[in-house]
Formats: sequence, structure tokens, C-alpha cells
Amino acid sequence: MKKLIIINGPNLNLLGKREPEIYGSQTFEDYFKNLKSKYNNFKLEYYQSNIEGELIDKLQEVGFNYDGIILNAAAYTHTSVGIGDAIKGIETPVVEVHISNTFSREEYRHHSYISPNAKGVILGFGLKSYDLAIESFY
Ligand code: CA2
Repeated sequence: MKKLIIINGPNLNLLGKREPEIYGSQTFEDYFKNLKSKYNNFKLEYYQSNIEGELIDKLQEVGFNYDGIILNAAAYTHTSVGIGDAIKGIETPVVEVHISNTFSREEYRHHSYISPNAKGVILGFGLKSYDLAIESFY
């Protein structure tokens, strides 16, 4: 069974609790329960941190023994050379995910330090972006 991990970056612990017009009204924990039962042919894990170094530690920890990483680095997407370097340094393929269409938002969200080293990028489909990322590992 393929082992995948979803890694979420800063503020995504607020999903379902703030700004529902942009990010929807479901908490990630509730959504993750649905994902686990829908994709029960994968071993799925979930990790969230608001701290850049913790995200890098997690990428290094899973980056040699998991089959796939689904990463929404949130605001660090647009700022973190360190997370970009971590992805370059690991073996497990990373699919970059965003809930919103970052290209229809502010200019500073148009650049990503993740994309150059990601296997692919899925954005703009709401939480469904995570479903699509999982399906890319079939
Ligand atoms: O669309 C996405 O998934 C983003 O990665 C979300 C980030 C944003 O900085 C990126 O540009 C695009 C922000 C996540 C903040 O999440 C919140 C959720 C609920 C309430 C407040 C923030």
C-alpha cells in the first residue's frame, strides 16, 4: 500500500474557522476523515505546522521513506528558500497543492519556491485540490 503524507503550512489550522468565503467552511480534520475513507487504498497521514523549520524537519523525516508528499506550504510557498531547498534534497516526489487559485490573487502569490522542484502543481479547486493530488499517485 502506498504511503502518502499531506503537509500543511501556516494558518491552515484555521480552515473552517475563518475566511470561509476564500477557504470554505470545513475544518481540515473533518475533511481529512473523509479523505481517509475515500482513499482507503493508500496509507494517508496528515501533519500541520505554523513553523518553517518544523515543516523542513518533517520533509526531511518523510522524504526518503514515503511514496508521496502532498504539500500546501501556504504563505511559505511564496517566501521560503529553505523549504524549496528541502524539496530539492529529498527523494520522495512532492505535489504542490493550493486551495485557492493563487494566480487570480495578489501578485506576491504568483511566485512559488516549491513549484520548480515539485512533481506537479494543483491549485484553485478548493479542498478538492487535495483529492486530485492523491489521485495523481495511482
Ligand atoms: O490557497 C492556498 O491553499 C494557500 O496556500 C493558502 C495560504 C496562502 O498564503 C497562499 O497564498 C495560498 C493561506 C492559508 C491561510 O489559511 C487560512 C484559513 C482560514 C482562515 C485564515 C487563513
